[in-house]
Amino acid sequence: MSKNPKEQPPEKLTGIQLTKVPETSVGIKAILSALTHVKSEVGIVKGISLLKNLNQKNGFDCPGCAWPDPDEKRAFLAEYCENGAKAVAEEATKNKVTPLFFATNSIQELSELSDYEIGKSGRITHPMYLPEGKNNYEEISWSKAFHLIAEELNTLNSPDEAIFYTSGRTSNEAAFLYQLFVRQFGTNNLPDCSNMCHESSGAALSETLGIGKGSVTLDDFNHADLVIVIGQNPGTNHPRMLTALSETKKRGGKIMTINPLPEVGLMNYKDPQNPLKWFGKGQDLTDLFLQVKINGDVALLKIILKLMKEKEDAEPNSVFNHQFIQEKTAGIDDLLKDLDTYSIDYLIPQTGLSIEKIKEAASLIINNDKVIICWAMGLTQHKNAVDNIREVVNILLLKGSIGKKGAGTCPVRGHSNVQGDRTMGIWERPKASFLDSLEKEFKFKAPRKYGFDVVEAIEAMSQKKAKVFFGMGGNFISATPDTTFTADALRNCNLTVQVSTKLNRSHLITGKKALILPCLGRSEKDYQTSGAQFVSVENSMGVVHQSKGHLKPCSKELMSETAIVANLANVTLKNSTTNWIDLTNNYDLIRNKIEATIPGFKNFNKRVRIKGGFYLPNNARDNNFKTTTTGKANFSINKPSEIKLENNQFMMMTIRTHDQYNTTIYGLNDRYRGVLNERRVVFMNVDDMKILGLQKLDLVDLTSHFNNEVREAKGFLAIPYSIPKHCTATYFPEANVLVPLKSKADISNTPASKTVIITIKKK
Ligand SMILES: Nc1nc2c(c(=O)[nH]1)N[C@H]1C(S)=C(S)[C@@H](COP(=O)(O)OP(=O)(O)OC[C@H]3O[C@@H](n4cnc5c(=O)[nH]c(N)nc54)[C@H](O)[C@@H]3O)O[C@H]1N2
Ligand SMILES: Nc1nc2c(c(=O)[nH]1)N[C@H]1C(S)=C(S)[C@@H](COP(=O)(O)OP(=O)(O)OC[C@H]3O[C@@H](n4cnc5c(=O)[nH]c(N)nc54)[C@H](O)[C@@H]3O)O[C@H]1N2
Ligand SMILES: [Mo]
Repeated sequence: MSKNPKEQPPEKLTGIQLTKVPETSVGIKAILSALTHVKSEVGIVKGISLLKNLNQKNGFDCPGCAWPDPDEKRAFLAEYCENGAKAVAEEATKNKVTPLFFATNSIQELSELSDYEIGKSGRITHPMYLPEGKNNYEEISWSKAFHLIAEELNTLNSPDEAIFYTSGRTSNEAAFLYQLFVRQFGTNNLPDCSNMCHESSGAALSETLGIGKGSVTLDDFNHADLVIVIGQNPGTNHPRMLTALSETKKRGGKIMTINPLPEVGLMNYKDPQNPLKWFGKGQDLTDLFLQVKINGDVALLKIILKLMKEKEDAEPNSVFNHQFIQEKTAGIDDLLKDLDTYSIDYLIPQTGLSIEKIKEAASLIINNDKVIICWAMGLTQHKNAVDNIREVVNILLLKGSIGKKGAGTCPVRGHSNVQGDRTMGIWERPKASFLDSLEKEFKFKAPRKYGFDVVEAIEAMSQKKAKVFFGMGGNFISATPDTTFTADALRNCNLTVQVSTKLNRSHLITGKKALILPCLGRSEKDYQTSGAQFVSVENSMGVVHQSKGHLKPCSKELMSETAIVANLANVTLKNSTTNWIDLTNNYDLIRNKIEATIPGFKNFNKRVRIKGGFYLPNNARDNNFKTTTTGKANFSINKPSEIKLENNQFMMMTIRTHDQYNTTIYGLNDRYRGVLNERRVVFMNVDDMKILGLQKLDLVDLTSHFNNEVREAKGFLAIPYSIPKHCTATYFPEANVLVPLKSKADISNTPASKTVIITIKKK
C-alpha cells in the first residue's frame, strides 16, 4: 500500500457564519429543516412514504435516539422529530456507493474528504474487499467474503485474538445471534458503543439499585413534581423528550436544568405537532438553570445533599422519607457521616455557582416528592462518572423518589437499540447465569473469561494481541478516543470487517485486508425464505416492540444483519449444533430462542405482535432491590472531581451539533448554538478569550495534556459563548484526537471525553 489513508478529517475550514442563538426550539424551523433534508436525500414521494411509517405502531423504529414512543396515542404522520427525519433520510438516501465508485476512488483519496462528504457518498450496494497492498476496494461475492473471514478466524492462535464490536442499532434478533456466534466461536470480546456511552450509568445503577437500566416510564413525566435534566441536551439529541417535559410543565411540574451551556431546546419549545403553536413565543421549559462548570456535578450534588441534611436536622421529617430509607435502603449512616467531612466552602468553587442558586435548587428538591432525574453524556463521560450517577441516586433515595409514579431514574440512552443489545447479551462481562442458559439451550461450552471493552480492545490491537476486528455497524475509528493511536492499532490487524449501511471513515482505516458487508437498514423490507420478517428493539424505558421496514432495499445485494451473522457462523463454526440457516430463515425461531434463554421474554412471539409492544420486568420500578449485594437499594459515597487545572489550562467537553448523528454528519450547521457552516470551532468564555488576547473567530490550535503526554488538533475558530470560565467545548469527532485513551472513568472504563485538559494557542 502507498501512504496511509488519513484517520482524521482535514483541517480545512468551511466558511463560518455566526447567527443569533435562537430563543426557542423546534417549531416551524425544525419542520422545514427536516423536510429540506428528506427532499434532498430521498425525494418527495418516497420521503412522504418514509415519514408516514416512522414510529407508527405498524411501522419502523426510528434509527435516531432511544426515546420511547407514547404507549397509547400516536400522532398521525408526525411521531418523529426533526433529527429523526434526518436520520431516516440519511439511510434512505438516493446516493449509492457502488463497485464503480470504489474502483474510481482509492481509500487514500476518500480519506481526504471530510466526514460530511464521506457520509454523503451514500449507501453501500455490494460486498467489497480490500486485498493486502491494494488501494481500491473490489467487489467480492458474499460466499467468498464469509469464507475469507472464517479462514482468518480459524487460523488465530486463540479466539480471544478476535474482536466483535457492536453499535447500538442492531436489532434484538441480530444481536442475539451475533453474541451466540461469538461465544460459540469461543470469546467474550464483545465491546460495544455502550462502553463509550452509558456504561457508567449501568455500573452505578446496578450497584445501587440492582438494575443497569432506568426506572421511569414515559407516563411518569405526566405525574412528576420536578424533573431534573442534568448533563443532557435533549433539544438536539432526544427532541421528542421535549414533548414529555412540556407535559410535566402543563400539569404544574417544575423543570431544573444543570448544564455548562444554556441549551436552547431546554429553555423554550414550540410543539412541532401543533401548527397553531408554531408562531408566537413558545413554552418556557426550564424553571431553574444551574450553569455548572464541567465536571462540577458531584460537588454541586454534594452541596445539595448537605443542604437537605441541614434542613432535615433542623426540622426532622421535613425532607427525608424515613419509612422508605428504613425499609428499602442500606448505607445511610455512612453517607451522612461522609457528607460532614466536606465543607460547602471547599466544594463551591468546583461548581462555579453561587450558594443562593444552589439553595434554590435544594429547596425545589426538598419541597417536591415526585422527582425524576434525567441524564446523558454530560454525566457519563468523566473520570468520576460513576460517582456522578451514584450521587444522583443518593438524592432520589433520600426522598424515596423511586419505584413510585412520577419519580425515578432516567438515563436517556443514545442509539435506538443500545439497551436491547445489552439485554440480548452484547457485553464483554456476561453474567454467569446468562452463559449457563446459553450452554443449556445450545449445547456448547461458553467462554467464562471476561472479554475486552472498547478501550481494552484498542490496547489489544495496539499490542498485536488481537488480529481480527469485526464491526457490527458503527464507525469505530471516528467514535473512539485517541484517533491516531487507534488508527495504528487497527492497522495492526490482519483483517478488519465492517457491516455497514453507509460509507464512513472506518472503511478507510483498515487492517492488512478489509471487507465491507453491506446490510439492510431499518426502513427497508426484510425478506427471508419464510417470507417478510420484522425485528424487535428495546427503547430507553424497557419497552420491547417490533420494527418493520417498508421501503425497497437500496440494492439487491444487501443482506440483513441477522442473515450475515447466521451465514458467517455457518461457515466458521465446524462443531456447532445450532441450525443457523433455519434460524435466519424465520426470525420467529430466533425469538423462541430468546424466550428460552433471557428472562422477561415469555410468549415473546405473541407479545411482540401486540401493537406498541410490552414492558420488560424492572425491579427498581417495582420498588424491589433484592438484586443488589445487600438486598437493598444502596446509598454510596462519592468523590468530587480531583482534576486541578494549571494556570493556562482549560477543561474541554466534546459535544454534538444539531446536525449530526454521532459520527454521521447530516450538515454543517449547529442552528441552536448560532453556528452555521463550520465544525472546527471552540466555544469559550469571553473573559478567558480576553486573557488569551483572542478575538471572535481567531484561529487557534488545541493541545491536550495527560500524564505528561500531549496531543494536538490544529485550526479551530474561537467563539465567545455563554459557558463558565475555564470551560470550553468542541465537536465530536473532530476533537477525538485530543482524548487520551488512558483518560477514562473509574469502574466503567468509559473514555472521559467530556473532561479533556487543553491549552489554546493563537495561530
Ligand atoms: N440528533 C442526534 N441524536 C442523538 C445523537 C446524535 O449524535 N444526534 N446521539 C445519540 C447518542 S449515541 C447519545 S449517547 C445521546 C447523547 O445525548 P447528549 O448526552 O445530550 O449528547 P452530547 O452532545 O454529548 O451532550 C452532552 C450535554 O451535556 C452537557 N455537559 C457536558 N459536560 C457536562 C458536565 O460536566 N456536567 C453537566 N451537568 N453537563 C455537561 C453538554 O453541555 C451537553 O449539553 O444522543 C443520542 N441521540
Ligand atoms: N469525543 C467523543 N467521542 C464519543 C462521544 C462523545 O460524546 N465525545 N460519544 C460516544 C457515544 S455516546 C457513542 S454511542 C459512540 C458512537 O459510536 P458508533 O455507534 O460506533 O458510531 P455511529 O456514528 O453511531 O455509527 C455510524 C455508522 O453506523 C453505520 N450504520 C448506520 N445504521 C446502521 C445499521 O442499521 N446497521 C449497520 N450494520 N450499520 C449501520 C453506518 O455505516 C454509519 O456510518 O461514540 C462515542 N464517542
Ligand atoms: Mo451513545
